[in-house]
Amino acid sequence: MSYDASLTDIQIEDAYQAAKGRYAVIGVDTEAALERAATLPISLHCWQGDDVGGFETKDEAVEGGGIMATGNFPGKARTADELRQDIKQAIDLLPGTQRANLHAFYCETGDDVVDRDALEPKHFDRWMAWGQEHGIGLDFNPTYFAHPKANDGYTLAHPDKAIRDFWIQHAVASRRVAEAMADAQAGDCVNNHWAPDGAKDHPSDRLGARQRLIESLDTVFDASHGIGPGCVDALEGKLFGLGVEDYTVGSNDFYANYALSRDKVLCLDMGHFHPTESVADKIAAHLPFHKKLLIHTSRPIRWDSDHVVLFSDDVRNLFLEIVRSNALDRVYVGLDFFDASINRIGAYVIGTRATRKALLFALLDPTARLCELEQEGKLAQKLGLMEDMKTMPFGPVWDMLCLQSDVPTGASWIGEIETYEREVLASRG
Ligand code: RNT
Ligand code: ZN
Repeated sequence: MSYDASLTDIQIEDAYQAAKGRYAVIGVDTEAALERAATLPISLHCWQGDDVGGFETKDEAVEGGGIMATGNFPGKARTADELRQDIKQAIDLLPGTQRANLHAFYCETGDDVVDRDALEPKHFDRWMAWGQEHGIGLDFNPTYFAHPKANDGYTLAHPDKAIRDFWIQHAVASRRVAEAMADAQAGDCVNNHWAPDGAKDHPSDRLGARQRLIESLDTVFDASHGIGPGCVDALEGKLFGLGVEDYTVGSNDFYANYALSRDKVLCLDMGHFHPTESVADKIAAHLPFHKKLLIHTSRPIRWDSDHVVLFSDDVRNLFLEIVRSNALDRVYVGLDFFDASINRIGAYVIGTRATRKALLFALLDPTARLCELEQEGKLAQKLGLMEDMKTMPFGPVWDMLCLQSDVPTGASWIGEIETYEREVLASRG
């Protein structure tokens, strides 16, 4: 079956020209929006491709960390080569600029068992060569979970100094890897720290672990390591995780303060707040204080479930806030979801296209006009125009972005992942 009416380039162009005219009436320049929407990099999280498993050479399998991919759709990447192939396939179906976001446990150490505190840039040589070959920038993350020394539920905030030191060494090692990636790609590599530390039930001492986390992080970021500015460290807070329902040491408040006081980037993950909180509203609350923000687009359903991102109100509103605050050059955008129950390349394509759609949608906002109406006290007019934007001919502008990027328009990418599923994924055991 076919998933999309196959439109000719001329039909796409005609529909776009009509849409362009309608946006122009309210002062929106679709050409400028298309140009800007293509250039903002979106970093594809490598962990959607293998259900957050990693490729460490190790003797025993370890899980945990309060996150979990559910589902058993066949064809998950079993090796780094397969994962690179899958991510490349996804990127080939995506308009605009994409990056790839690696976790430390996607290292390649051959037959050697290399523990996390001993990782070196050379263990990511093949990823870096791949990035260079395809012009894909890399981002990085230390992996503070799925490890025997994380089994107590504490890492950088562990009461045992020896365990803290191990994770501090890992964090420093990760910064060196990120620095090497930045050098190789002659541009920043965002190194995002998320640690699962926390407690299942009421701790009697909430402050102690937070003080230990501060101390550990200050050691990790100490200037004496001599790590260059290409490694851009970010810190991601969280509300709760599986098995750490009551208390997360690195909560959102904690990291907002830590990042601000240490001049680090604050990461906001859309799944890491109370379900009724608006992550979009946080943008303009943090921007006056923080130089930059890292966004993880995700989709929580009832809890931090990390469903595939869709073109939802939440994601649109988030990008609207970024655009209305004129802050596109102050955000890094990464994806964070992991669904093992559907074709994983499909998951990448749906989630990344949804994120870029939200960006383009936001760039088509008649912000100047809305602000004028608001200042004049014409609030019904403002609300009415906002509402009308939702049914403007956005689809043709999106199609034009895909056409300009030479990737499938509409839903026609679905056929391509079906072919890939048949020809590549089906042969994986
Ligand atoms: C976990 C955080 C974190 C992870 C990845 C694997 O809740 O969102 O970003 O998903 O680091
Ligand atoms: Zn995240």
